[in-house]
Amino acid sequence: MKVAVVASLAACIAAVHAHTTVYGLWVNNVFQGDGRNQYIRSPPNNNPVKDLTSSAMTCNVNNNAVSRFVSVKSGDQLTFEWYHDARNDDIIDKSHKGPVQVYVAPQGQVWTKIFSQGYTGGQWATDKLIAAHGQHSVIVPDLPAGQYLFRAEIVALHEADVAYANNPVRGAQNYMSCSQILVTSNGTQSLSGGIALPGAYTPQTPGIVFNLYLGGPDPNTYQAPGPSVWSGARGGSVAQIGNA
Ligand SMILES: *[C@@H]1O[C@H](CO)[C@@H](O)[C@H](O)[C@H]1NC(C)=O
Ligand SMILES: [Cu+2]
Repeated sequence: MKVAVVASLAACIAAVHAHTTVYGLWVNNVFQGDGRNQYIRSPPNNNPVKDLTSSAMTCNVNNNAVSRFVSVKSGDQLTFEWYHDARNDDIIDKSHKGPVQVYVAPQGQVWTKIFSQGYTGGQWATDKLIAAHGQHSVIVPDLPAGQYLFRAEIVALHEADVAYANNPVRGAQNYMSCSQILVTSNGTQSLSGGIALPGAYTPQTPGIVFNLYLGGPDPNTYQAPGPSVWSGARGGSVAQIGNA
């Protein structure tokens, strides 16, 4: 028990300036340029959102339309690239262990999950993200043509042994980033099974409260928050696809 407390405190201190946000996107291994405030609805800093009832759960604290859209077609590989303080740095503090997920919405109201990786092969998705220089990808589903928001999400669990609602100095740290995407192909797979954010994540949602430390559950039992991945999803990975 004593060891667990020490580990939690160390993670807490290390976490202070160890946050993350998205720098830009790649389409079929081609970087689309610095996306911040261009095609990404970038927050002013890389702080997490911890209050699950906050409107910032949708698309972080600055959910305002930006000028550009990244154009994709069904079957394209769309890659998100995260960073900590500068592009291609340490990406996110190693203490920040947890799942990486991607949601899609036409209007930003109802979010359909198209990718989720929690703890697989003995590693948290965030550890793979660090090794991948911040890069993770999805294959664009066969969506109807139009404008979408693609919302990449990290849930960092280093202080998630208790819910924020019960202890506001701790709780899961949610990092989300919404990119404006124009789907130019015209598919037939209409999104379904979407959830509301904020709304769908609560302190009771599996995966929001989880003790990473000694005495906590086997990480192989970890279930990332939210619904299962939509049947129309085409897969993805947490892996480096290009040199930043
Ligand atoms: C996409 O296909 C639908 C159904 O066939 C059609 O109604 C719609 O106009 C098409 N949209 C575009 C942008 O081509
Ligand atoms: Cu942090």
